[in-house]
Amino acid sequence: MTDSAQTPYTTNNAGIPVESDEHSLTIGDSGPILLQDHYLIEKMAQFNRERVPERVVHAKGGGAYGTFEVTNDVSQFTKADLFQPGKRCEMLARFSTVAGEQGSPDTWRDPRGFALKFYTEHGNYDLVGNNTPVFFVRDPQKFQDFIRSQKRRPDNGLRDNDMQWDFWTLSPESAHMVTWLMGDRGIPKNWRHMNGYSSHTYMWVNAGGEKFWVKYHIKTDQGIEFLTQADADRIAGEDGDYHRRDLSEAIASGNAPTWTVNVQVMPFADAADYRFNPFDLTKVWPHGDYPLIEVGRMTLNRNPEDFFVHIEQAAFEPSNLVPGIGPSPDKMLLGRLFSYPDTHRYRIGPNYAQLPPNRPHSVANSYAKDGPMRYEPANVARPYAPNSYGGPEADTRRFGEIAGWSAAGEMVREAYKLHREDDDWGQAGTMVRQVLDDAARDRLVSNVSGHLKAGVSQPVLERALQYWRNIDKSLGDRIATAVNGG
Ligand code: HDE
Repeated sequence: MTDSAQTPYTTNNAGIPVESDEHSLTIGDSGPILLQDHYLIEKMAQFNRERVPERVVHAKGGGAYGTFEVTNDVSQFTKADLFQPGKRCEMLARFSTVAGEQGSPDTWRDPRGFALKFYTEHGNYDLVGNNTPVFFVRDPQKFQDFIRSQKRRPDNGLRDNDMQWDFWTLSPESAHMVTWLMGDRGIPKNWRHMNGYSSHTYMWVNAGGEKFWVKYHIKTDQGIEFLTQADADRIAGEDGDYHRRDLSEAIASGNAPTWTVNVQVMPFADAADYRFNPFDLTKVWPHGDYPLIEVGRMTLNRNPEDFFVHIEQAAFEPSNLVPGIGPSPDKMLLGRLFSYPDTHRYRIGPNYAQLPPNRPHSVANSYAKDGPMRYEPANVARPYAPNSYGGPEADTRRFGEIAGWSAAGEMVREAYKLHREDDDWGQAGTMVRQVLDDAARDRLVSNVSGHLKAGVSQPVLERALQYWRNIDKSLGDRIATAVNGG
């Protein structure tokens, strides 16, 4: 026993000092353990209940707190409080892989989640993106199927490259994102050296009610750096928490990473006949059409004091949209608006918004009450609206505007109508030919052929080689040569 004057004494969960940290209560030193050993029973029962379900995707990750501050006046485009000149707010970020379970290596090839929660004066604004500006599919109907093709087979519980390429080659809309994934961005050196993107198009509304479409680009100020497949494989064996450790140690040593937050802004009326469908999540808006406009700077400078409390229980949701910001007709985004609160209620309970990382820093006047684990008192004298006891009322004058758009037509199940330059291969091919340099193309050929040679069978393999030829004929031929052994 160390010097008891300095060392805190152990208690049980009720704060009652315990009699021993190491011995169960028995009759004699070898006798039966007594049911009245409340502390032993509490320890074992608590231990059996320590897990909450991991995130069904993005299970492995890490994050930190920090600040966001506005560095440029974008009030002509949005009235959102956090984006007004001079504003600064606290924030939380969580980075993650997608398909790997909680214990999986940080350096597996995968998109990275880039989830941000801004604690604004009008509630929490969540921007839940990835480190890629596009995604694999464009309709939420296919998202669950896509994820299942990336995870484990039901028969043997193994991941399977054949499943992945079977899905991708039967879903050509995946081509742009697969080119990102199989290239250098698929394995960032660490979370500090990668960009984040909204991927989706969102709506901004200014104080005059004027609407704009925007895409966010959150560019690392540390510069983009990646791991080669060989380095990533080695590190996966040496340190599965390589990225989580890097962020934590960088912040602990005062080396706070920063990102510059930018947006592309499209006038509302441009969407209708823009050359690409501006709401199709598999497409980017070329920067020549809509250049980046700086908005502010985010800095991550505070590690969570408890990983489970603040990161495992963090609940990010694209539906947390504050006044001045709204969704867009992007079907994937509209599907996500339901899914995230649903998963939080399942994973961490109906009162998840009262947990430390999820509580707004501004006033919460909702009429919610009761429910398991609720500990904030209801902030209303009578739990119903309207009421004559001074309960909160929706301030339609200040916040009643709907960040929406008009829609009409029959109920259908159809793909988007094509805009004049829409197709599934074009932007992936442009990326291969105009964005990648020779060395990056060489690594792409090596990464893809290595992946195809690891368990992808005919006829999937034949389809995959045609998939890459559709993206870029010469690249596809190089991949075929590498796969078929020259
Ligand atoms: Fe997610 N996604 N997602 N996703 N996603 C989840 O919510 C979902 C999509 C992203 O660090 C889940 O809290 C649907 C695109 C991130 O806590 C779940 C669709 C993008 C994170 C879910 C998508 C993302 C998630 C699982 C298609 C980039 C981790 C756990 C319609 C723009 C957030 C959870 C964190 C997590 C649903 C597609 C990013 C299941 C239905 C596209 C960064 O609700």
